[in-house]
Amino acid sequence: MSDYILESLSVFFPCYNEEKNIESTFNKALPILQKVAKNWEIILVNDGSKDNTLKILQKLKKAHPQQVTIVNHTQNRGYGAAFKSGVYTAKYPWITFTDADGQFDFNEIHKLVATQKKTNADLVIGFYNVRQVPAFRIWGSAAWQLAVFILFGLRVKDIDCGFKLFRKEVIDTIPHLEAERGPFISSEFLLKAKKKKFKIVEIGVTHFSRQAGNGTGANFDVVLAGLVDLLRLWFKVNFTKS
Ligand SMILES: Nc1nc2c(ncn2[C@@H]2O[C@H](COP(=O)(O)OP(=O)(O)O)[C@@H](O)[C@H]2O)c(=O)[nH]1
Ligand SMILES: [Mg+2]
Repeated sequence: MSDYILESLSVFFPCYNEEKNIESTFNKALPILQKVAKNWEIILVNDGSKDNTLKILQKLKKAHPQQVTIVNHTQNRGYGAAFKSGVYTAKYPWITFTDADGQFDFNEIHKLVATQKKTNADLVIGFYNVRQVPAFRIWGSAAWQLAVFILFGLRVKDIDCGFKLFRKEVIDTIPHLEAERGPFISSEFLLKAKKKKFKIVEIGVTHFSRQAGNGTGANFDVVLAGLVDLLRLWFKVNFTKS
């Protein structure tokens, strides 16, 4: 039995039109989860998918009724809303997640847990060893990171990297997360954790190109929603009592 094992772990996968990906993401994670945690649960968040994602989640729940929970958004509310449904549904003291589209290697959870044990971090957050997205996305993220650094002084390699491990205590301690649509949720989460002096440690993770379905993380309305959230939190932090 490896030393780096957790007593209990909650895992969530945010899904938007992932009918082609979620079953393999889930089935790849299952045997790994059984090795890394004595007790575990999987939370499958359906964020108003327009394809057969929900049907597939229900099939997976049927196969694992004890450990699987489905959170269903009847309308698509956005990545932020899906993230919040995952973290606020999680019941175990440790929470992790990856995107549902197979772009991460869940086996690297062993590395995140090992890093946590070595550093006593409250959050172990991934950064892309090599990010498998078009160049314009990489530039877009760089501009976003610069804005977050200038406005809030937060400096991490890849704020939006969709593979993180953290204590539930962080979620229970920080002010309630607000962002819904768009990418701001990750910045809001890390900013609030940093403000409460939680220890954040970064680790390189593998990133694969998306095999099926479309990433919509860079759609104009998504980015605009993020910018609005960014300025709203900046205003709140600087001009109101929190
Ligand atoms: N883009 C997008 N993804 C969502 C949404 N809700 C949940 N997700 C999930 O969030 C994860 C990341 O989305 P993705 O589009 O792959 O982002 P990208 O990898 O940065 O291009 C995937 O598992 C999506 O299924 C949403 O409203 N929009
Ligand atoms: Mg993706």
